[in-house]
Amino acid sequence: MHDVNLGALLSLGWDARARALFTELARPELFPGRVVRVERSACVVALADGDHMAAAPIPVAVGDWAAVGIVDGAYTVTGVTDRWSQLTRGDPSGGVQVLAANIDLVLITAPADRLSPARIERETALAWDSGAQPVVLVTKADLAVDGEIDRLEARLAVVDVVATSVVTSTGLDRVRDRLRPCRTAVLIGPSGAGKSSLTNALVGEARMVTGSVRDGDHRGRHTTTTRQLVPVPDGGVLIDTPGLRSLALAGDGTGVQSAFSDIEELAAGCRFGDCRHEREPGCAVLAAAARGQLDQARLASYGKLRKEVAWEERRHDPRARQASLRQWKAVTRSVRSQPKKR
Ligand SMILES: Nc1nc2c(ncn2[C@@H]2O[C@H](COP(=O)(O)OP(=O)(O)O)[C@@H](O)[C@H]2O)c(=O)[nH]1
Ligand SMILES: [Mg+2]
Ligand SMILES: [Zn+2]
Repeated sequence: MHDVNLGALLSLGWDARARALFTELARPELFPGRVVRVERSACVVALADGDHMAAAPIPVAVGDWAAVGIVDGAYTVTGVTDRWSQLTRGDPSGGVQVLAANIDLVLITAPADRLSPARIERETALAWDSGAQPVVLVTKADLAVDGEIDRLEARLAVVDVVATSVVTSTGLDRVRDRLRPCRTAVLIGPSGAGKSSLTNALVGEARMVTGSVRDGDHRGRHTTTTRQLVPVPDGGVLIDTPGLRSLALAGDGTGVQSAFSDIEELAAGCRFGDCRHEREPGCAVLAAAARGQLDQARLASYGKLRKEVAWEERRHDPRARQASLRQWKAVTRSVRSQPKKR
């Protein structure tokens, strides 16, 4: 492996961390590569000498560092390294789908002309669950109404917001800065948010198809061409995703806690340790909302996402269901009996 000329891999994020992980899979006849697109039971993998179609008998995700060998004359992924992060969403059958692997940043795109703070809050929770750091990019800032981005920033409270526009080039350098020296970022957000346009602007060529073509037609194909993962010339790697309609939380609730750390902090002052901030006496969160120090809609998002996580957990774990029943009974008792000792 030491003789391998790493060529194209260096611009795709190959670094000491990837090398250390790959070493655990390495055998002389295996090449390191990065998965740049996934198909049904195959993928496109970038090797040192360029892109190749490879069979994928094991589950792979875009961004995976893979060990690729030649089996029966065909490139084949024989293993993938442990992932240092992975962006997942729940799928309707109760499983999880890995949208991107080994990412450092989740860039949450939100078009200025149709901002949906609740969607951004959900995506921020999903992003924290991945192990990567979320940054909100308000795209199409050239279309923003005065004061709207500031209002969004105030509501989101605990996540960085960067305004961008490919029309005026606003904010592009701030995004470039965050990608250097070779960080991997995945772009998420609704269809039409400007993800592909942003990728093209940062990459400096039309690598992604943009515009009115829908992200998926009835055959389930995506307009994003060939690769989903592309190097940025100034350093960094971008993973484009199709606009996903459903983004069910698949984590254990820690993502919601991180996305709403402002509320979690307030909650330390609630009288009851297991306060749900709905109508409990001595609730510091409700008090802050009543004083106007916490956005009511933000509090509603938090409650909704917490319930969703709790519901998913019960659905997948009968013991959790029993425990939650016991806990609910205990809460009812404690609310009736005495306040928490402080
Ligand atoms: N005014 C304006 N329009 C943009 C900007 N970025 C993208 N668009 C337009 O928004 C539409 C959707 O962009 P696209 O990149 O395909 O979105 P995607 O579905 O998120 O990949 C296209 O018609 C773009 O021309 C921007 O910064 N300003
Ligand atoms: Mg697109
Ligand atoms: Zn409370």
